[in-house]
Amino acid sequence: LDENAEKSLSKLMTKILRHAPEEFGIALDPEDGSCPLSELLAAIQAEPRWARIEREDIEQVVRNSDKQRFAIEDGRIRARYGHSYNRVQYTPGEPPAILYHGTNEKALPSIVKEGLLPIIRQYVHLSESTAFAALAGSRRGRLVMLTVDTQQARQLGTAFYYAGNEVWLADRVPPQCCSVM
Ligand code: HQG
Repeated sequence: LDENAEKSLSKLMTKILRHAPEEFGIALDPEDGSCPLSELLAAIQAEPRWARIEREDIEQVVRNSDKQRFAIEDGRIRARYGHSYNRVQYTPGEPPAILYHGTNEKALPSIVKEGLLPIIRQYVHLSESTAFAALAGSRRGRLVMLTVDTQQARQLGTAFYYAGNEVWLADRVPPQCCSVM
C-alpha cells in the first residue's frame, strides 16, 4: 500500500469501526467496539475498490496510524476513540489536572456559552499534549487551544475515560472549566 492508499483504507476502517459497522454487515462488540479482524477484512474485500486487500495491509494501517487510531488484540480489531453515539464502554479514570482540546475560532462562542459537547461523537475528545490537540483543532479552521481544568469538571459531575495514546474522553465539559490558552 502506498501512502495515499493507506490513508483511504484508514478512513474506511474508521468509518466501519467508529460510525457505521451495520452498513458493512458488521456487529461490533457492545463493550469494547471490537470485531474479528477476519470479519473486517472480509467486509473491506467486499468493496470493489478493495477486493485485493490483505490482512497485512490492515495491519500496516494500524501500525502506521499517526494517532494510533486502532488496536489489534487476540485477533480482534477496534478503534480506540472517535465513535459516534453510544458504541463503546470505557472505564472512568483519573485524568491529569489539565487536559487540552484543540478547536477552531468559529466554534469558540458556542463553547464559551455551552461548554464542550460531543456533537456527533459519543464523547468530547481531550488530550494530554497540545501536539495531539493541535492536530485535531486545526482540521476545521484557525486553531484555538483550550485548557480544561479536570478537577473542577469532576467536581461538577463530568466523568473522564482514558482511551490510550494520551487521549481522554468526557461526556461534556462545563464552560467554566475551559480556558483559551
Ligand atoms: C467542537 C480526530 C460548537 C469541537 C481528532 C470540535 C480527534 C463545539 C467539533 C478526534 C462545541 C467536533 C476528535 C460546542 C465542541 N459548540 N462546537 N458547544 N463543543 N465543539 O471531530 O475533538 O483523525 O467530533 O471543538 O484528531 O475535533 O479522526 O471532535 O471542533 O482526535 O482519528 O465540535 O477525531 O481524530 O468535532 O476530534 P469532532 P474533535 P481522527
